[in-house]
Amino acid sequence: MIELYSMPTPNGQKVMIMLEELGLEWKHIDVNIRTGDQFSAEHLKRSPNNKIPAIIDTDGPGGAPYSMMESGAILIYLAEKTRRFLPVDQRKRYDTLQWVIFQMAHVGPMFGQANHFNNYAKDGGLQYAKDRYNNEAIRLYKVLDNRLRDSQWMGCDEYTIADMATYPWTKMHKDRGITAAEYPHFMRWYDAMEARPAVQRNNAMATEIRERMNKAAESKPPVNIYDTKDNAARLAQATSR
Ligand SMILES: N[C@@H](CCC(=O)N[C@@H](CS)C(=O)NCC(=O)O)C(=O)O
Repeated sequence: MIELYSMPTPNGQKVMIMLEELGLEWKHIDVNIRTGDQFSAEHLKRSPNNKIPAIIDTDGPGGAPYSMMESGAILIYLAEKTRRFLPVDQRKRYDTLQWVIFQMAHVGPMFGQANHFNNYAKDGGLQYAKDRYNNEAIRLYKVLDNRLRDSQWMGCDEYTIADMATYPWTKMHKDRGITAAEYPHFMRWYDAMEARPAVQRNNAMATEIRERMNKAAESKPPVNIYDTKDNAARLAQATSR
């Protein structure tokens, strides 16, 4: 059984898609980062960086439970455990890993910063920061479009964890003005992703889980996770010995 400690953000959804593709027995354990669940002592044991997602594989290496953080590492772990969605052929395997790491190092962090400065930054955010991250996001869509011109899927000619890692981050493409006319290869891939039953199940579950978590959070005070100084203090307090 895979226990997924998470919330259906893009990083959470990549793991949900993989678990649905694999058909493994799994359950979602809600960790609401808007009410500070990521700072609980139990969650910090699974995820010392106070983030979601984290997993516990109750049947980990050597038959003992194994706990992990970092969505890219979790995808690689699940792919290796099941020998699926990470090709054995060495060229395809390293091509796939390059694009998983590209997602983790660029698409996630840059799109995340763009969302932050567009939607959450204090005092409307600095125009410089907004321009920097929005322009970088547009540039990254061009990298994705170019890659998908040259390759059927993100990693290689097979559907892999590189596709699952990238898709949830690109759901907001319309808001960024990404069109089929200008990014035809990206849009061909995006439509192929949305046609997959596991992706459709993920999207339906993400809505359900979000509603459940919003309801459960109604009685709890929210935590401003965008205040990084407060987050540093929360982590220091939660881990003081
Ligand atoms: N590189 C990490 C990033 C995880 C991450 O940034 N998670 C966010 C939600 S998508 C989070 O848990 N934020 C809570 C916080 O910063 O306190 C991964 O891919 O797992």
